[in-house]
Amino acid sequence: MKESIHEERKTEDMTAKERFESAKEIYASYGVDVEAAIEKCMEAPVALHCWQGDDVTGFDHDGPLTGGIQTTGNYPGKAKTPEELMQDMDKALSLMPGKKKLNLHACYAIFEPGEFVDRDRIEPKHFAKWVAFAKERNMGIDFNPTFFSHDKVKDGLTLSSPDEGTRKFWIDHGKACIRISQYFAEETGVPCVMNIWTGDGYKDIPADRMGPRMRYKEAIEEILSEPFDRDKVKPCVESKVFGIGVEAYTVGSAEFTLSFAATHEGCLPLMDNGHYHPTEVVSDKIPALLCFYPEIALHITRPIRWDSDHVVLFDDETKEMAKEIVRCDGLDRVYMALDYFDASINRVSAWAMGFRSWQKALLTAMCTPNEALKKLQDENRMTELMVEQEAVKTLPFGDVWNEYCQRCGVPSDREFYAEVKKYEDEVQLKRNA
Ligand code: RNT
Ligand code: ZN
Repeated sequence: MKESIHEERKTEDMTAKERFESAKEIYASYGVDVEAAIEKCMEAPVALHCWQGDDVTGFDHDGPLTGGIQTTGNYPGKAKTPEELMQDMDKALSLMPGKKKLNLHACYAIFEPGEFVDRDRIEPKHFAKWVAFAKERNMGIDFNPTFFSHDKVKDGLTLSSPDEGTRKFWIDHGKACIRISQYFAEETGVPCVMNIWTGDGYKDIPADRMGPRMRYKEAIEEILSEPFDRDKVKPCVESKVFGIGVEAYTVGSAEFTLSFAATHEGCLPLMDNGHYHPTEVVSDKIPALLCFYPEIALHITRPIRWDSDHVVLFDDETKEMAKEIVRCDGLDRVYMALDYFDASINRVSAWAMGFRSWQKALLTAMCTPNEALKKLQDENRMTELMVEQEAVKTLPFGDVWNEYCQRCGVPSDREFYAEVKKYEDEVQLKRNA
């Protein structure tokens, strides 16, 4: 069987369709149903973060990005208004295969001309335009309170601040976001994942590590005391090991958030793969958490040496994370969201490349003979397992990916850049002119 395929490939100059058919046969010889994989991949929702489009700026403030995160680069053509951001997102969406969900941050509230309310007072109506946008494109919406880039961040602290007024402001913001999340779920008919992340922490050695954590715990509890429907709103807590200027201590450490989620029903842990020590891998943490939590959430990013939030690529750890979700049969239990921001290259390209990379990782995972490989492991046939796992790596995935892109009506990898360049010339570069 395998030999005859080699023969055929030697003699024929194949079209993309023929190459796909040939690839399908090769995969079938490993027990992989490529058609089923393609269908499954098209149905798995991935949340697209609005903040790649404008360097995490948003529309409710003029100040800098704070909270220990940073975008670097000054590529021209950045979207500066809701209309421009939506226009860019539309272009990016047209370059991405698969099922998308919109991921918004509270600082992307859209006010009427002359209107402004602070973050503790935002309402569903300030997101009505986003709801219309999502509905027209058949997307659900995820949400994030914005606990950074704001003058009420006091001494680098929000929900864990020793100052009661500061804490209250941010708790009220969290509660407003719960109400908005419920509205998103009701409007779109899709549950809304609401992620709580703060950059709270200290640059240098604190004298009290527990106090801020107790205040943070109680503050999140207060936020979650706001009534909401558990089937519609999925609150999460995201951990982080350090931030820029917050190197010595973060309040929302891994142990803190994991324990919080474990002890508060309906609250999910969210793992961002840029938020751990560099030799830790989230791929290994996914199956660990799935043993205990009914549902978990992910921020998918690419950390280079630190939480650098580079554009997600089709690299080893990205593939490994996707593989774990798929082979743990976790697609219905893992909320997948992208989280990166690069201002040094075309932002639409960055958006779409990261999304495509995660799609590639998912599709590869679905085109892996996971059951057969597990069996080798359970039978302790480890030599064979190594040989097979290596063989699988060089299967003709590119032919399957091209077919997937074609069926989804998006450009192939080779066609991609021309599309980006055209949009850059015709739309983005004209903005700054
Ligand atoms: C920061 C966290 C957080 C943010 C977004 C913008 O390190 O990853 O998720 O990236 O909320
Ligand atoms: Zn994140």
